[in-house]
Amino acid sequence: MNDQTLTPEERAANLKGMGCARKRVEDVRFTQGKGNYVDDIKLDGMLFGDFVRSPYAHARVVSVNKEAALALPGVVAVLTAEDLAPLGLHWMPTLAGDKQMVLADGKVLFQGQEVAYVVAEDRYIAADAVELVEVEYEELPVLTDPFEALKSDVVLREDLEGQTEGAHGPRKHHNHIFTWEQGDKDATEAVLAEADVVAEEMVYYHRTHPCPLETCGCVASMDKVTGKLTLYGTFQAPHAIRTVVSLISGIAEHNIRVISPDIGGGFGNKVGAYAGYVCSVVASIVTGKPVKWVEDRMENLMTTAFARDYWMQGKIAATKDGKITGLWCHTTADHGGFDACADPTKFPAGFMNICTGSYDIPTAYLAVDGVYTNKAPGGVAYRCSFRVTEAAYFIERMIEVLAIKLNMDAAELRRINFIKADQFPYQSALGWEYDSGDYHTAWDKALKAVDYEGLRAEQAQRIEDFKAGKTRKLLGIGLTHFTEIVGAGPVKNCDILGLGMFDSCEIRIHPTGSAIARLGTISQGQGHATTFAQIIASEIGLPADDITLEEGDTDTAPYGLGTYGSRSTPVAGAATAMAARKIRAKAQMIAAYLLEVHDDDVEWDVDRFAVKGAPERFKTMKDIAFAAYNQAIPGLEPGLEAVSYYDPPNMTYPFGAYICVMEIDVDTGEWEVRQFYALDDCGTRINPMIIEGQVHGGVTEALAIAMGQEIAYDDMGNVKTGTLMDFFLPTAWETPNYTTDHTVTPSPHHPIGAKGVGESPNVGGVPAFSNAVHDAFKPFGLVQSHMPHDHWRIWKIASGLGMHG
Ligand code: MCN
Ligand code: CUM
Repeated sequence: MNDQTLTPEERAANLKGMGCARKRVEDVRFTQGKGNYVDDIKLDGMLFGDFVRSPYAHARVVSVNKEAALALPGVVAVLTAEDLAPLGLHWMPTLAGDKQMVLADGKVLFQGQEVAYVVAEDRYIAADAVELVEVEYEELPVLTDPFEALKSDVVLREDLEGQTEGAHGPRKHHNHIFTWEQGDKDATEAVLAEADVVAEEMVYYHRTHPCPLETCGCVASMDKVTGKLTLYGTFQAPHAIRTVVSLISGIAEHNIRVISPDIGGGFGNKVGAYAGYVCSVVASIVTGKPVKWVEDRMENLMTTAFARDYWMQGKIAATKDGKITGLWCHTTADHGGFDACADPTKFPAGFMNICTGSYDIPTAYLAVDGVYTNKAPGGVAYRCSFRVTEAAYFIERMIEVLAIKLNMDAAELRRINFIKADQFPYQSALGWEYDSGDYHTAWDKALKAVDYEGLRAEQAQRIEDFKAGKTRKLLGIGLTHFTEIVGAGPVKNCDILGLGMFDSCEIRIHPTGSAIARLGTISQGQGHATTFAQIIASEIGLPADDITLEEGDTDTAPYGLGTYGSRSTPVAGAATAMAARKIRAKAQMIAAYLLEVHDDDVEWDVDRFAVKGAPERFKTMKDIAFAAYNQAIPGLEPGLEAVSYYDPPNMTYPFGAYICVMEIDVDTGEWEVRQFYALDDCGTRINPMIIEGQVHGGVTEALAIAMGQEIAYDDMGNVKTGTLMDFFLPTAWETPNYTTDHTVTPSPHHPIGAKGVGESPNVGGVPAFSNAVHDAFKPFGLVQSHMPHDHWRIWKIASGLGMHG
């Protein structure tokens, strides 16, 4: 049965374990149209829901007349806040400790806000009925600027009027949500006062949106006979949804089954709870029939979790020769009409306090003020790692601004300020313990790979040529070295609404030596079924191809907090290794029994236990699995399975060095990415091909954000970019080639040394693209300009610098 002629290396290769560029097992299904998304779910007698939404950004709802809609044949119900109020469901808790209207309760606070929910026999009747609901509005003054909001007499949240205490401490104004402070204010101000050089800048990271291919949706199905509610939906955290639904509705948790089927991209858009979920559940309970709700594209862009919208005022201090001595940041965070940021409870601005980045900055201070405006709620989405995107953009711009002030090469400025390899674990001034890193090695490798010196020489020549009228194109070299913080998190620091952020894996080995593993996370395209099987394959020596991986069904999967913040590998991946090790420990006892030696006299060898000193005497994992079930072994229970709940001791700190080389036409504002180099260090690499895919996808999203994508509002609070005609979504046409590279600095506390990677390319990509634009214009006097750098804005930069003659 066992081929003894294979070398250990060959046996290891057959497992397709860690390090193998194993092809994605999911793709057999996806590429043949056999995926099963929420909108593919069709249940007997299913009804369809659709929302009446506010055209105004701020208005009083004077009246809602349902009569004409109810008269339309096929319309089953029209729900308003009045109908939900007796159930206490007209408002719902947000993940940030605020509350949000499910359906407009007297007023609306953003364009597209849910006003009434129509239930009908088909999707088209529902849409027609939405048009027939007559809503009378009385317009109110609109606040879209957070700085104005903090000065205005206009009260946005009348429900909170007079409340001086919010979920995160005191509120300074009726449109203020919280102030969050980290670091040492006095010490930082003292450093700034005495510094040789201080660079100061306002860095704005505009509002954007993850825009996943599949929009948000759900199917709620209440079985009145069994009393069981099944809720299918685009959920990035199915167990958390189950607990929250139970707490809000009063339905016992064992009577709720939440299923996340295939998800067509999540990107943080599908972490929070939406009015559509609540209304669909209520409608199903009321009608006794399944109710489906799926957003259209405009609804998704205009009303669900947006990203960023951070105004970051920064000051960075340094000595004359470029050693950074202090960093100060004040952020004004526009949260929209409700605070629905999906951050761990103790971190109202997420992990923004990683904004000292890759640098050894001894003194720092960060304050964030959250503000209500007449915009959609959300704020933590889009490969953000809980605001690490904002933090990385901020520090990587501040470094560039400081380099200008010091008249110093920005690559060199970074190098002399990097945390050194021997300083890890490193305690940052803003409260984190970086687990591991080797930034100098990564940086040198990156600069060498792109021939940095050569590029600078070419750029110098280009500037000459431009000034001599020989070319109208500039060359920009965009540098970034980012440090991420992912894998929330230690339960002692990280919870969402009181739910601790551990994660889990359960593995069952079948008698013939194949297996099923279930996790508390849920893939939305990241390829978990491929990669987590690889961890198990390496840990217990069964081929990855013989391991089924299942996620997303709360009736079968162990409890976990889901997939976001690149936490699956750091947390559930660790649980997977730990569960596998429990299985291996039992397998060792079984092998020793079968080989008639003491437990200590067998040793692990790729896919088997062999007698020490006698490798020809062994039992493979397959042999052991069969014996575990079918042979009476004194002192051991039958079976071979294990579960692990893993509470990580720390987060993981992946990092990377990204370099973008961009050509820019000053007359048209058009840009072309000539080269993009991305070096990532995510510790031990499970599947290099999946990592490369994550980087390609994330850098493409970074390109979108930096170079054109935006959720823009006019002064009346109308969303100007609510369709894909206006919202920039790069296609293969705009997407450049990427060169990926890596170094490997394992996480010292993770069982297999892996760090997360899913969000790194966005965290590093955006500053690399933006810095390239800035770098191109730097010799002509540009210090800072706001993203997105679309053709029009680039043209305006050139124009503002007097480059159009
Ligand atoms: N991986 C690996 N080796 C490592 C680290 C990760 O092989 N050292 C693999 C993992 O096993 C996994 C993938 O890379 O298959 C991503 O792992 P990880 O970094 O742990 O991130 P998560 O699985 O937790 O995914 C979440 C992350 C987030 S928060 C966003 S947002 C985002 C992202 O993933 N959304 C995505 N990438 C996405 N990719 C797709 N296709 N779709 C999304 O919605
Ligand atoms: Cu911040 S987007 Mo991801 O964490 O799902």
